[in-house]
Amino acid sequence: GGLARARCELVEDDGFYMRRCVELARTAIGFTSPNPMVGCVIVKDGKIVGQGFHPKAGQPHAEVFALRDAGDSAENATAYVSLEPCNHYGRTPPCAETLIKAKVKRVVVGMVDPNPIVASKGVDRLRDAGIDVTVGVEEELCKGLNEAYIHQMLTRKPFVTLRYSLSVNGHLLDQLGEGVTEAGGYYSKLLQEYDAIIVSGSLTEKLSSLMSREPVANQPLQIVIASDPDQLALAKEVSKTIVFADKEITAEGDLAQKGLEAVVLDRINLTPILEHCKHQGLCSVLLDLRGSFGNHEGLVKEAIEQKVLQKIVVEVLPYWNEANGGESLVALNGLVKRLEVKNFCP
Ligand code: AOF
Ligand code: ZN
Repeated sequence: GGLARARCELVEDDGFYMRRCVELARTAIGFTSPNPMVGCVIVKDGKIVGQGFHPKAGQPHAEVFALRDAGDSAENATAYVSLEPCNHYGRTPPCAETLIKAKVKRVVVGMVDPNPIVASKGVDRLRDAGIDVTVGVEEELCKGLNEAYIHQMLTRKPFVTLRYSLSVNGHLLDQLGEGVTEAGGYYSKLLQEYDAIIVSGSLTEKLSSLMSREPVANQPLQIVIASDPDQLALAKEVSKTIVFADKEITAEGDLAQKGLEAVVLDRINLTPILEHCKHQGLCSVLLDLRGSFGNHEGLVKEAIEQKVLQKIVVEVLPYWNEANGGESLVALNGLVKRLEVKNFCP
């Protein structure tokens, strides 16, 4: 009857405001690492009276911006936050205390913070202060938003995504497809999401033009697997670059002469590269299977066998390969399709 309907409407409202939090959080895509993306809205009498998001590590948290925006209206209001408010002094003071001081009546949390120094302590602190707390609204959406952060927090290893593109008849392609490289296109958006991109050496010229064209906030670290050292000079101009090379191909000294940070391995393999990312504290890495990466087939095999992949992104581009070699392409009209396989584990 009436009670069931009221409860149902309440849940719908919570979901609505939480989705708004996630939307706000996403404005900072590419800026927040190693911190998560977080959004917050303050709602009173069915109206949003304040909103905010965490813009960058080192800057105030989402709650602080939303409460500032709400001013005195925060009193007796409901605060929606896509991630549990923190209860620790990090680079910034604890948000749970800030919410208590602002006298909010209720807090709705998307998901508990997997950070071991928070891990439900923020929720406990709010409840101890007599605030009504609901946890787990639009939880999957909130988790998807920060999949890399969550993975890195729980495993201390970076979140690894493999990406490649296929023609509609299933051949591996080198190219990104028309329109994909433009700023705001989905490839550049994908790049923004990662702390580092692993590419093959022969690709760096193309990659540098791709990256430099963009007025981007976040230039991911370029991890280049060297094939020809002469092609690497360009790479570092656009983004911080580190080169991994096979000792058969080049000596560390040759690369250092070009001003490149380099690691020479007995044999190119993924483990030391991912170890490097881990030690740098990187949250996410995109293993981009383009250009001559096809020559490093072993790396993909290794990634699958060692179960290091968390996600695979496959772009199906509007081309039909006539030949097997991938040379003769027929361009088709149509949209690029991006498929994502999450929680990949063979
Ligand atoms: C929140 N709201 O908007 C974010 C939170 O160094 P700090 O002070 O920025 O703290 C970083 C940690 O705070 C981060 O690892 C995560 O646990 C939490 N992030 N918490 O209440 C926010 N960005
Ligand atoms: Zn906080």
